Amino acid sequence: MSILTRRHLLRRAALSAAATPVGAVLGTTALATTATGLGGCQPTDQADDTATASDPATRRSFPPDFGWGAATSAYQIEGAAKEDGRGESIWDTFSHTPGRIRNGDTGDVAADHYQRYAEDLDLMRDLGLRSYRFSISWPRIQPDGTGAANRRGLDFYRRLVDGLHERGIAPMATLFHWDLPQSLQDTGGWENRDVAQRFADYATIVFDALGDRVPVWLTINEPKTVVQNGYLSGHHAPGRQDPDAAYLVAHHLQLAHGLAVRALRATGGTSRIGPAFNLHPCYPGDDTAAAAAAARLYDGYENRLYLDSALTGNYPADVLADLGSDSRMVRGIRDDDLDIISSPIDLLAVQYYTPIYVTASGGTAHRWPTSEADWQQIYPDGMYDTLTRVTRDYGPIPLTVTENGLPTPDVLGADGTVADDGRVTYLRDHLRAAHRAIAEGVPLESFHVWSLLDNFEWAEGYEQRWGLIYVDYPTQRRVFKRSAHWYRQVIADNAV
Ligand code: GCO
Repeated sequence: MSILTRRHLLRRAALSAAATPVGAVLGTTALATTATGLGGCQPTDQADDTATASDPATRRSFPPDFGWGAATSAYQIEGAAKEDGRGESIWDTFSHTPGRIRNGDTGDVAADHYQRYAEDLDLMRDLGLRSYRFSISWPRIQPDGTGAANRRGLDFYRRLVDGLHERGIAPMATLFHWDLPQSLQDTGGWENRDVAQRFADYATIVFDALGDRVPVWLTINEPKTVVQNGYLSGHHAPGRQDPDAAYLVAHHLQLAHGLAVRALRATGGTSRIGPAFNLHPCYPGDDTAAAAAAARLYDGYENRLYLDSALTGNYPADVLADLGSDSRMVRGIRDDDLDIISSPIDLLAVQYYTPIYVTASGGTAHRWPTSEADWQQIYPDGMYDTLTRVTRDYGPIPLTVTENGLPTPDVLGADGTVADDGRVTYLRDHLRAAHRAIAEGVPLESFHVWSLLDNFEWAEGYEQRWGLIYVDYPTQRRVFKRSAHWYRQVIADNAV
């Protein structure tokens, strides 16, 4: 388990101390190929910063009916932590633990979406959204994680889904975006295999209540982030630093995904379902064989662990070998588990934020400028590489991008505007990269910006602003940022 001691601290961790300046690592060598089967890294799109969707010379049209969307998650926006019988989640516990969240922030109020959802639905309509991805809070539905449904919690999501349909916006609901009921954590959380079955029970309640009104379900949001941040670095709930537990958790999250897929099929409904994986292209940090080998294994932990098990019914042999036969994960895999995990899915949700450059020693390096999130290197071609890689390696399964975005230092100006030009450039370049993948045959059907609104960015609290729409937290006033105006035009043009 050598790799476990030094890796997996990338996502949202303080990388600055560990990161090696890229120039020092990469020199001038272009990374023409990778050991991960990702294909070549194309030169970054040198797009003209002034171009808009309406410039016919540079405009790229998307397929008709492309699902232009935006995404949020329950704990990050809803607030109303004690409303209508909601139980506690591990994020309530974690955010109320001193020292865990920047500035001592919590999700108690967040963007107050639970109370203001009707106003937010109108903003989505004004934006022209065709798809809205949100998550359902498990502790609103089952306050203790088991047993009968809390009707008032379900009613909130019924109202939300109805409001989306009334405005012509397709709902896309994530069943689990990290807010595990605290009562289930008290029984061992995702280390306890039984929690996967509890998740399927919860999913069944939600499917029965909302059924075909939600045409697309996503099971587990970013299992990798739960593993890496919740159980390796410990800077997310439940705040553990236990590599051996981490990969048992990975297995149980994958199992929970498969059980939920089967639960949906058992309802006989017509909705589609799939997992939501954050995929990071892993490139060798130099042209040595050692860096190529290190990048290949890194890719196993970042991507193939989740993709292979869900799409091919196998865990990658190199990762299992690296974990070792005495690891809790390997010992925890039972007959039939991989059949459950690879239950046929209808689509795959991809979240792309950053590439990873892996050095010969298995560390990571930065090659591109970062956003305010120091783990995020801005590299639009990583979007292209990720989408084309999935299609090449796993076949033509329909894809949706369910998250892509960045935090920018947004300020509400005296004139009432928010000039987030960096977000416009970022989204335009990433959409162009996605467009290039579509043009080469990748079956990408929709794209969701992270995020609709500024919100609670986990361990970063409210300091980072990721939204298209600015939230003035003291008043809860919403203001379209420049990027929201730009995105509305992109949607209207169906082109970028
Ligand atoms: C995730 C989550 C979001 C984050 C976003 C920005 O991908 O981690 O789905 O909840 O807020 O990614 O970090």
